[in-house]
Amino acid sequence: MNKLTLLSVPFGLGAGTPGSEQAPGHIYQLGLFQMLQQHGCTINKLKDVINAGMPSPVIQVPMNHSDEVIRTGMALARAVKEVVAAGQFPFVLGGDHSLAMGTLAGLTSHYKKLGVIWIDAHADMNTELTSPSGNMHGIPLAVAQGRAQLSLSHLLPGAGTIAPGNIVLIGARDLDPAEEAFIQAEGISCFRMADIRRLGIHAVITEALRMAGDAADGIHLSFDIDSVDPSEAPGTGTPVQGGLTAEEAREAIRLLGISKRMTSAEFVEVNPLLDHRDQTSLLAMELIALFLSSMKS
Ligand code: Z70
Ligand code: MN
Ligand code: MN
Ligand code: MN
Repeated sequence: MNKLTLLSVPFGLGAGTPGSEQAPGHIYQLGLFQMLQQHGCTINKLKDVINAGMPSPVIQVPMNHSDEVIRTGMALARAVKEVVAAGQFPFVLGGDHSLAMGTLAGLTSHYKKLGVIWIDAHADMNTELTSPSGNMHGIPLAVAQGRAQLSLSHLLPGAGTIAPGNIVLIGARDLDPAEEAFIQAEGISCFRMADIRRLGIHAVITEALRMAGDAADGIHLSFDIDSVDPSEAPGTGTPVQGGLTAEEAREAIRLLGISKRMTSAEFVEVNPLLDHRDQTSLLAMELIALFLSSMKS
Protein backbone atom coordinates (compact mmCIF):
# COMPACT_ATOMS: atom_id res chain seq x y z
CA MET A 1 0.00 0.00 0.00
CA ASN A 2 1.01 3.57 -0.64
CA LYS A 3 2.09 5.68 2.29
CA LEU A 4 -0.83 6.97 4.26
CA THR A 5 -1.82 10.56 4.94
CA LEU A 6 -4.57 11.07 7.50
CA LEU A 7 -6.60 14.23 6.97
CA SER A 8 -8.83 15.13 9.93
CA VAL A 9 -11.70 17.46 9.22
CA PRO A 10 -13.28 18.71 12.46
CA PHE A 11 -16.30 20.17 10.69
CA GLY A 12 -19.98 19.46 11.33
CA LEU A 13 -22.00 22.37 9.95
CA GLY A 14 -23.26 20.34 7.00
CA ALA A 15 -25.34 18.19 9.36
CA GLY A 16 -28.54 19.27 11.05
CA THR A 17 -27.20 18.49 14.54
CA PRO A 18 -23.92 19.74 16.02
CA GLY A 19 -21.29 17.30 17.32
CA SER A 20 -19.67 15.51 14.38
CA GLU A 21 -16.93 18.18 14.37
CA GLN A 22 -15.73 16.60 17.62
CA ALA A 23 -15.28 13.12 16.14
CA PRO A 24 -11.65 13.27 14.96
CA GLY A 25 -10.33 14.67 18.25
CA HIS A 26 -12.45 12.25 20.24
CA ILE A 27 -11.40 9.19 18.26
CA TYR A 28 -7.73 10.17 18.64
CA GLN A 29 -8.26 10.59 22.38
CA LEU A 30 -9.78 7.11 22.60
CA GLY A 31 -6.55 5.68 21.18
CA LEU A 32 -6.68 5.44 17.39
CA PHE A 33 -2.93 5.90 17.02
CA GLN A 34 -2.12 3.23 19.61
CA MET A 35 -4.54 0.87 17.89
CA LEU A 36 -2.97 1.55 14.50
CA GLN A 37 0.47 0.96 15.96
CA GLN A 38 -0.66 -2.41 17.36
CA HIS A 39 -1.80 -3.33 13.85
CA GLY A 40 1.55 -2.28 12.43
CA CYS A 41 0.07 0.64 10.48
CA THR A 42 2.18 3.69 10.01
CA ILE A 43 0.71 7.09 9.30
CA ASN A 44 3.17 9.00 7.23
CA LYS A 45 1.53 12.36 7.74
CA LEU A 46 -1.32 13.76 9.83
CA LYS A 47 -2.99 16.99 8.88
CA ASP A 48 -5.91 18.95 10.32
CA VAL A 49 -7.97 20.50 7.55
CA ILE A 50 -9.80 23.68 8.50
CA ASN A 51 -11.30 26.37 6.31
CA ALA A 52 -9.45 29.33 7.82
CA GLY A 53 -7.90 31.39 5.05
CA MET A 54 -10.20 30.08 2.34
CA PRO A 55 -11.80 32.85 0.24
CA SER A 56 -15.55 33.33 -0.09
CA PRO A 57 -17.14 30.84 -2.46
CA VAL A 58 -17.70 31.96 -6.04
CA ILE A 59 -21.20 30.49 -5.94
CA GLN A 60 -23.99 31.07 -3.43
CA VAL A 61 -26.37 28.21 -2.70
CA PRO A 62 -29.50 28.56 -0.57
CA MET A 63 -28.70 25.92 2.05
CA ASN A 64 -27.72 25.84 5.73
CA HIS A 65 -24.15 27.04 6.41
CA SER A 66 -23.37 26.71 2.70
CA ASP A 67 -20.47 29.19 2.82
CA GLU A 68 -18.71 27.29 5.58
CA VAL A 69 -19.37 23.93 3.92
CA ILE A 70 -18.00 25.15 0.59
CA ARG A 71 -14.94 26.75 2.18
CA THR A 72 -14.18 23.55 4.08
CA GLY A 73 -14.65 21.59 0.86
CA MET A 74 -12.19 23.91 -0.89
CA ALA A 75 -9.57 23.39 1.82
CA LEU A 76 -10.07 19.62 1.81
CA ALA A 77 -10.04 19.39 -1.99
CA ARG A 78 -6.65 21.08 -2.12
CA ALA A 79 -5.29 18.86 0.64
CA VAL A 80 -6.55 15.65 -1.02
CA LYS A 81 -5.17 16.70 -4.39
CA GLU A 82 -1.77 17.31 -2.83
CA VAL A 83 -1.78 13.89 -1.10
CA VAL A 84 -2.70 12.06 -4.31
CA ALA A 85 -0.12 14.02 -6.31
CA ALA A 86 2.51 12.93 -3.77
CA GLY A 87 1.56 9.30 -4.47
CA GLN A 88 0.07 8.77 -1.01
CA PHE A 89 -3.24 7.28 0.12
CA PRO A 90 -5.63 9.94 1.46
CA PHE A 91 -7.72 8.86 4.44
CA VAL A 92 -10.23 11.50 5.54
CA LEU A 93 -11.78 11.48 9.00
CA GLY A 94 -14.81 13.76 9.47
CA GLY A 95 -16.87 15.49 10.31
CA ASP A 96 -20.20 15.37 8.55
CA HIS A 97 -20.79 13.93 5.08
CA SER A 98 -20.84 17.33 3.30
CA LEU A 99 -17.05 17.18 3.34
CA ALA A 100 -17.19 14.37 0.77
CA MET A 101 -17.60 17.13 -1.82
CA GLY A 102 -14.10 18.30 -0.97
CA THR A 103 -12.66 14.79 -0.99
CA LEU A 104 -14.28 14.04 -4.35
CA ALA A 105 -13.16 17.36 -5.86
CA GLY A 106 -9.57 16.57 -4.91
CA LEU A 107 -9.83 12.99 -6.18
CA THR A 108 -11.48 13.82 -9.51
CA SER A 109 -8.77 16.33 -10.30
CA HIS A 110 -6.51 13.26 -10.54
CA TYR A 111 -8.73 10.25 -11.29
CA LYS A 112 -10.70 10.87 -14.47
CA LYS A 113 -12.97 7.84 -14.03
CA LEU A 114 -13.35 7.53 -10.28
CA GLY A 115 -15.48 4.75 -8.80
CA VAL A 116 -17.26 5.35 -5.51
CA ILE A 117 -18.58 2.88 -2.94
CA TRP A 118 -20.97 4.79 -0.67
CA ILE A 119 -21.92 2.89 2.50
CA ASP A 120 -24.72 4.89 4.14
CA ALA A 121 -28.34 4.69 5.31
CA HIS A 122 -28.89 7.61 2.91
CA ALA A 123 -28.11 8.30 -0.75
CA ASP A 124 -26.95 11.89 -0.22
CA MET A 125 -28.22 12.61 -3.74
CA ASN A 126 -30.54 15.54 -3.15
CA THR A 127 -29.90 18.83 -4.92
CA GLU A 128 -30.43 22.32 -3.56
CA LEU A 129 -33.90 22.14 -5.13
CA THR A 130 -34.98 18.77 -3.73
CA SER A 131 -33.40 18.83 -0.26
CA PRO A 132 -36.13 18.49 2.37
CA SER A 133 -33.83 19.69 5.16
CA GLY A 134 -31.53 22.30 3.63
CA ASN A 135 -28.62 20.37 5.15
CA MET A 136 -25.57 20.12 2.92
CA HIS A 137 -24.67 16.57 4.02
CA GLY A 138 -27.68 15.41 1.97
CA ILE A 139 -26.27 16.60 -1.40
CA PRO A 140 -22.61 15.57 -1.94
CA LEU A 141 -23.32 12.76 -4.40
CA ALA A 142 -25.54 14.96 -6.56
CA VAL A 143 -22.85 17.65 -6.55
CA ALA A 144 -20.25 15.07 -7.54
CA GLN A 145 -22.34 13.96 -10.53
CA GLY A 146 -22.75 17.52 -11.76
CA ARG A 147 -26.49 17.58 -11.09
CA ALA A 148 -26.60 20.40 -8.55
CA GLN A 149 -25.97 24.14 -8.93
CA LEU A 150 -22.85 23.67 -6.84
CA SER A 151 -20.27 21.56 -8.67
CA LEU A 152 -16.94 20.02 -7.69
CA SER A 153 -15.15 22.52 -9.93
CA HIS A 154 -16.51 25.35 -7.74
CA LEU A 155 -14.44 23.84 -4.92
CA LEU A 156 -11.37 23.09 -6.98
CA PRO A 157 -10.85 24.33 -10.54
CA GLY A 158 -10.05 21.30 -12.70
CA ALA A 159 -12.12 18.87 -10.63
CA GLY A 160 -14.34 16.55 -12.66
CA THR A 161 -17.52 14.59 -12.13
CA ILE A 162 -18.42 11.04 -11.21
CA ALA A 163 -20.36 8.92 -13.69
CA PRO A 164 -23.59 7.42 -12.27
CA GLY A 165 -22.45 4.02 -13.55
CA ASN A 166 -19.38 4.14 -11.30
CA ILE A 167 -21.36 4.71 -8.08
CA VAL A 168 -22.55 1.91 -5.79
CA LEU A 169 -24.74 2.57 -2.76
CA ILE A 170 -24.72 0.04 0.09
CA GLY A 171 -27.05 0.02 3.11
CA ALA A 172 -29.54 2.58 1.78
CA ARG A 173 -32.83 2.62 3.65
CA ASP A 174 -33.94 6.25 3.97
CA LEU A 175 -34.18 7.82 0.53
CA ASP A 176 -36.18 10.92 -0.35
CA PRO A 177 -38.58 10.74 -3.34
CA ALA A 178 -36.32 12.75 -5.66
CA GLU A 179 -33.39 10.50 -4.78
CA GLU A 180 -35.44 7.36 -5.51
CA ALA A 181 -36.52 8.82 -8.83
CA PHE A 182 -32.96 9.70 -9.81
CA ILE A 183 -31.58 6.29 -8.80
CA GLN A 184 -34.29 4.60 -10.89
CA ALA A 185 -33.81 6.90 -13.87
CA GLU A 186 -30.02 6.51 -13.97
CA GLY A 187 -29.99 2.87 -12.91
CA ILE A 188 -27.56 3.61 -10.07
CA SER A 189 -26.44 0.42 -8.33
CA CYS A 190 -28.05 0.32 -4.92
CA PHE A 191 -27.78 -2.55 -2.44
CA ARG A 192 -30.56 -1.96 0.07
CA MET A 193 -30.75 -3.74 3.38
CA ALA A 194 -33.05 -6.41 1.93
CA ASP A 195 -30.47 -7.11 -0.80
CA ILE A 196 -27.74 -7.42 1.80
CA ARG A 197 -29.83 -9.86 3.86
CA ARG A 198 -30.62 -11.88 0.76
CA LEU A 199 -27.16 -11.97 -0.84
CA GLY A 200 -24.91 -11.64 2.20
CA ILE A 201 -22.36 -8.89 2.69
CA HIS A 202 -19.55 -10.86 1.04
CA ALA A 203 -21.35 -11.17 -2.31
CA VAL A 204 -22.48 -7.54 -2.09
CA ILE A 205 -18.93 -6.26 -1.64
CA THR A 206 -17.55 -8.49 -4.39
CA GLU A 207 -20.23 -7.20 -6.75
CA ALA A 208 -19.78 -3.58 -5.59
CA LEU A 209 -16.06 -3.69 -6.34
CA ARG A 210 -16.82 -4.96 -9.81
CA MET A 211 -19.54 -2.39 -10.48
CA ALA A 212 -17.70 0.63 -9.07
CA GLY A 213 -14.28 -0.42 -10.24
CA ASP A 214 -14.38 -2.08 -13.60
CA ALA A 215 -14.64 1.12 -15.63
CA ALA A 216 -12.67 3.17 -13.13
CA ASP A 217 -9.10 4.33 -12.56
CA GLY A 218 -9.48 4.52 -8.77
CA ILE A 219 -12.06 3.53 -6.14
CA HIS A 220 -13.07 5.71 -3.21
CA LEU A 221 -14.81 4.41 -0.09
CA SER A 222 -17.18 6.84 1.61
CA PHE A 223 -18.32 5.28 4.88
CA ASP A 224 -21.13 6.97 6.85
CA ILE A 225 -21.40 5.39 10.30
CA ASP A 226 -25.22 5.68 10.12
CA SER A 227 -25.07 2.70 7.74
CA VAL A 228 -24.71 0.64 10.93
CA ASP A 229 -27.85 -0.06 12.93
CA PRO A 230 -28.50 2.45 15.76
CA SER A 231 -28.45 -0.44 18.26
CA GLU A 232 -24.70 -0.66 17.63
CA ALA A 233 -23.96 2.87 16.39
CA PRO A 234 -26.29 5.29 18.19
CA GLY A 235 -23.88 8.24 18.08
CA THR A 236 -24.88 9.83 14.78
CA GLY A 237 -27.16 12.69 13.78
CA THR A 238 -29.69 10.86 11.62
CA PRO A 239 -29.99 7.25 12.86
CA VAL A 240 -32.20 4.93 10.81
CA GLN A 241 -33.42 1.58 12.12
CA GLY A 242 -32.70 -1.65 10.28
CA GLY A 243 -29.06 -1.12 9.35
CA LEU A 244 -25.92 -3.20 9.02
CA THR A 245 -24.78 -5.13 12.06
CA ALA A 246 -21.37 -4.09 13.37
CA GLU A 247 -20.17 -7.51 12.23
CA GLU A 248 -21.41 -6.90 8.67
CA ALA A 249 -19.67 -3.52 8.70
CA ARG A 250 -16.41 -5.16 9.84
CA GLU A 251 -16.68 -7.76 7.10
CA ALA A 252 -17.45 -5.12 4.45
CA ILE A 253 -14.50 -2.98 5.52
CA ARG A 254 -12.14 -5.95 5.74
CA LEU A 255 -13.10 -7.21 2.26
CA LEU A 256 -12.64 -3.76 0.74
CA GLY A 257 -9.25 -3.48 2.45
CA ILE A 258 -7.91 -6.86 1.35
CA SER A 259 -9.13 -6.31 -2.22
CA LYS A 260 -6.20 -3.88 -2.61
CA ARG A 261 -8.34 -1.92 -5.04
CA MET A 262 -9.25 1.05 -2.86
CA THR A 263 -7.34 4.25 -3.60
CA SER A 264 -8.85 6.58 -0.96
CA ALA A 265 -11.37 6.52 1.88
CA GLU A 266 -13.32 8.66 4.30
CA PHE A 267 -15.20 7.94 7.53
CA VAL A 268 -17.92 10.39 8.54
CA GLU A 269 -20.93 11.24 10.71
CA VAL A 270 -19.77 9.96 14.10
CA ASN A 271 -21.32 12.32 16.66
CA PRO A 272 -19.70 11.93 20.11
CA LEU A 273 -22.34 14.19 21.71
CA LEU A 274 -25.13 11.75 20.80
CA ASP A 275 -23.22 8.60 21.68
CA HIS A 276 -23.75 6.10 24.49
CA ARG A 277 -20.51 5.40 26.37
CA ASP A 278 -18.42 6.02 23.25
CA GLN A 279 -19.91 2.92 21.60
CA THR A 280 -20.00 4.57 18.16
CA SER A 281 -16.58 6.26 18.36
CA LEU A 282 -15.05 2.97 19.50
CA LEU A 283 -16.68 1.09 16.62
CA ALA A 284 -15.47 3.73 14.14
CA MET A 285 -11.96 3.50 15.56
CA GLU A 286 -12.00 -0.27 15.18
CA LEU A 287 -13.31 -0.07 11.61
CA ILE A 288 -10.65 2.47 10.65
CA ALA A 289 -7.87 0.31 12.08
CA LEU A 290 -9.33 -2.77 10.40
CA PHE A 291 -9.55 -1.02 7.04
CA LEU A 292 -6.02 0.34 7.15
CA SER A 293 -4.47 -2.88 8.45
CA SER A 294 -6.29 -5.10 5.96
CA MET A 295 -5.03 -2.96 3.05
CA LYS A 296 -1.50 -3.51 4.20
CA SER A 297 -1.52 -7.27 4.77
C1 Z70 B 1 -31.84 13.64 3.99
C2 Z70 B 1 -31.54 15.07 3.60
C3 Z70 B 1 -28.37 12.66 5.42
C4 Z70 B 1 -26.52 11.94 6.18
C5 Z70 B 1 -28.53 12.39 6.71
C6 Z70 B 1 -30.80 13.11 4.98
C7 Z70 B 1 -29.40 13.18 4.47
N1 Z70 B 1 -31.92 12.79 2.83
N2 Z70 B 1 -27.12 12.39 5.10
N3 Z70 B 1 -27.36 11.95 7.17
N4 Z70 B 1 -25.24 11.54 6.23
O1 Z70 B 1 -31.61 15.93 4.47
O2 Z70 B 1 -31.23 15.34 2.45
MN1 MN C 1 -24.21 10.31 4.41
MN1 MN D 1 -26.26 8.88 6.32
MN1 MN E 1 -35.77 10.99 5.53
